[in-house]
Amino acid sequence: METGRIVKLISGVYQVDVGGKKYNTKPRGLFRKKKFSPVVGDIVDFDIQNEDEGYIHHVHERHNALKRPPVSNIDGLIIVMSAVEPKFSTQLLDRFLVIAHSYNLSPSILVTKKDIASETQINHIETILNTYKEIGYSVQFVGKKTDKVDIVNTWPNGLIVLSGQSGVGKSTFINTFKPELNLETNDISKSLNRGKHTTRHVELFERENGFIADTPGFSALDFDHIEKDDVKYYFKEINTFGNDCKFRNCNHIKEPKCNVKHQLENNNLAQFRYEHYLQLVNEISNRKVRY
Ligand SMILES: Nc1nc2c(ncn2[C@@H]2O[C@H](COP(=O)(O)OP(=O)(O)O)[C@@H](O)[C@H]2O)c(=O)[nH]1
Ligand SMILES: [Mg+2]
Ligand SMILES: [Zn+2]
Repeated sequence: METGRIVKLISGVYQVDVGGKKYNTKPRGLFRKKKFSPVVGDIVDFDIQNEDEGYIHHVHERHNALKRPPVSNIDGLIIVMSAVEPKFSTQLLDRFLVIAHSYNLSPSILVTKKDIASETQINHIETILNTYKEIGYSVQFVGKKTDKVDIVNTWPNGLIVLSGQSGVGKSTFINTFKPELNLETNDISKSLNRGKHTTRHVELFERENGFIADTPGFSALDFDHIEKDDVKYYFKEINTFGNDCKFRNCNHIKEPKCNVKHQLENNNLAQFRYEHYLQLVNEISNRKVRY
């Protein structure tokens, strides 16, 4: 028996890594009966059939799992945004952050394409990024020439997943510190053109102290699993300020003696963050019940 990590799934075959050696494995029938499928990132026990093939018979308990794309046991989620092309958006960033926190993942922020942003755009983005630093996020703003190895080393050990819209530079980022991978990249004109798309599967690549994954990127963000009363926990500083509200279940909207509103009035909470919070609560309150 061997234990390893699933690094790739291609048409029903799970590639499992054991200290650099790869095995092509299949799950045993018992998973099918239980309607349970292993996913990339899982730590699995498998029986070796021959030199490089085997059967998975046990999946270790997951610490966390992203639904889309399906990846488990993530140690750090890097939310990738570009300064321009596509345009930087705090609204989108806050949505990604909320999703990350809802899955109990600790997100970091990476902004790319500094080299093609104007000075005005750079200043504007840096001001915003300072707000996120003050909240407690690790933030990196990079261009084509920035040393990627240094940046990767500031992230946690283990499995790092890059997530973000198509075209923000996730594959490019991985290529610049692992050129031998030569991942397919697509320019924005192509990526906006549906159909012509890079592969939709997730694959883990080895890096120093762990793995890194290039995900296809979320296109439509869904909040189906998030309850409206839980959104407040997923805005880090709102969650902290909320500890000092008069009512324990304060939603920081119309309640009296709300510390979040108080901090907002004193400019300790960014107006745009609070607005995004309200927008999300509203959106989730109005969502249709699906059967
Ligand atoms: N100028 C510049 N272009 C970049 C940068 N990062 C990515 N790109 C370009 O942006 C486009 C999309 O990149 P890609 O890595 O395919 O994005 P992905 O969809 O997130 O994987 C490609 O044409 C890249 O060359 C950057 O930091 N600076
Ligand atoms: Mg890509
Ligand atoms: Zn409150």
